[in-house]
Amino acid sequence: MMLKERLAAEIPLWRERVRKLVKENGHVKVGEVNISQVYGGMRDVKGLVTDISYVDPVDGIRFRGYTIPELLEKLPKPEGAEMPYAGGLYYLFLIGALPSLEDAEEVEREWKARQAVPNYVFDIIRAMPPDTHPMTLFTQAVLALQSGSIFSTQYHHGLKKDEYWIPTLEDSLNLTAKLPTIATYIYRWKYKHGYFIPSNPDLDWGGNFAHMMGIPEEEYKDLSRLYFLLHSDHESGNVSAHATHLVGSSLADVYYATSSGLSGLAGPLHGLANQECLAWLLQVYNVYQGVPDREELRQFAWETLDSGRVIPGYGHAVLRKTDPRFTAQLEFGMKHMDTDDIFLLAKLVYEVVPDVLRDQGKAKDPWPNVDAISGSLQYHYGIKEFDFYTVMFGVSRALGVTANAVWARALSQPIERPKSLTTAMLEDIASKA
Ligand code: NMX
Ligand code: MLT
Repeated sequence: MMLKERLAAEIPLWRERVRKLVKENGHVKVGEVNISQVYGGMRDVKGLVTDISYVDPVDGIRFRGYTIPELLEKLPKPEGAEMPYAGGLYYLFLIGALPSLEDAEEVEREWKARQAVPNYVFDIIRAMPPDTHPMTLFTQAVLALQSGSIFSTQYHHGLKKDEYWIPTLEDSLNLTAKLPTIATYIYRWKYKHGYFIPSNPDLDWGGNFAHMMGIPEEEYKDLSRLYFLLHSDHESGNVSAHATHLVGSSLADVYYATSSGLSGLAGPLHGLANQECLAWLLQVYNVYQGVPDREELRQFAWETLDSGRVIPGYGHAVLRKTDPRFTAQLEFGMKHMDTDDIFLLAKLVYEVVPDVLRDQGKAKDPWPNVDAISGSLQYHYGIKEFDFYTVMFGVSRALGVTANAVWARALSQPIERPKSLTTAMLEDIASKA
């Protein structure tokens, strides 16, 4: 397999690079931690490492050093498509260099060969009460695949530590290959009377997802490719990436680790914010029987804040500027749906809400994040079941967390175990400061 060969060439160089850095500079301080940070969700504490992506507070995400506009231009695309292959992005994550068209298509071929989902996974989904949240079904399905973990089997047969990454790569490809089928099965089972649309072998991973969703518009394939690129990775400290890494650090395999990350993604302050965001937009739309004017919108935003709720889709733990993932979706919307009311409302919110949040003075970042607009684009193509949106986020996020899992094994990252203190100890530290 090409990915395995290229990784086998890269990994020794990285091992040496990290070994040398730690041996010669292990004592060098990276930062300090204060009491606010200990109580404040470890914000800005520099305690994790990943080379796959980095979030600059102002410029936003870079994947392997490339900005989103750069990737949209440079990554290979299926013939006639506006947006790139997810397979090329996964290659970039794993190998660290831009793929050729052939490289991207080879990852896509790997996925096709591994996409069959065992029937018992569908049985598990169907056995659940129909009102189960799609994220619960999705997380369960990922966990249910665990019995097929190659890493787990080989580990129990005495796998050597420097080979851990090899079955982790196998597990990662096997898992990610199956996610479009699992996600769309959940969608069709829950919302379309169980009429499941079989995979189309001629389509790429992202395009096939769009096809299996049953959305007829050709451009929805491009929206899916874009969506999967944008949500894939956001450095290592976000809840889904960090939860995946933490669980994986115990040598739990990629299935256990990813399902933990997906459980974290299901929280309303993280991935679930996209469904909350669309719910908020629709609430505005219903109250004003259409797109309100700026003053009405400002008033509505204040009412939300005054009732002690957050404005979903706005603010970020790291970003201090409009999220470039928001901008990429805004541009897609301007091109494909610039007369759609809900999209126009999301755009108006962008023009009004940052000032409201600034006036309130609480949020450190008054700007929109990725979730502020994603739902309105899905809604335009008829995906009105917004409980489902976080599943799409999860399909995408699995690309980032599994690529990180391969590298965590390659670099023998140890079990994660930070130190905790008691309040009395912190009071004592404070009294001596
Ligand atoms: N609306 C109202 N208040 C806000 C918002 C917002 N959108 N964002 C932050 N605040 C408040 C926050 O609740 C906190 O209040 P308090 O002191 O009363 O606890 C205060 O501002 C300071 O919070 P920050 O330090 O700016 O934000 P933090 O890093 O703690 O949290 C988020 C980041 C993203 C959780 C927060 O901005 C938020 O809740 N946003 C809305 C939900 C959302 O969009 N989540 C999606 C994140 C992206 N994703 O893909 O996961
Ligand atoms: C993400 O994509 O994970 C979110 O923007 C949250 C974060 O980075 O903290």
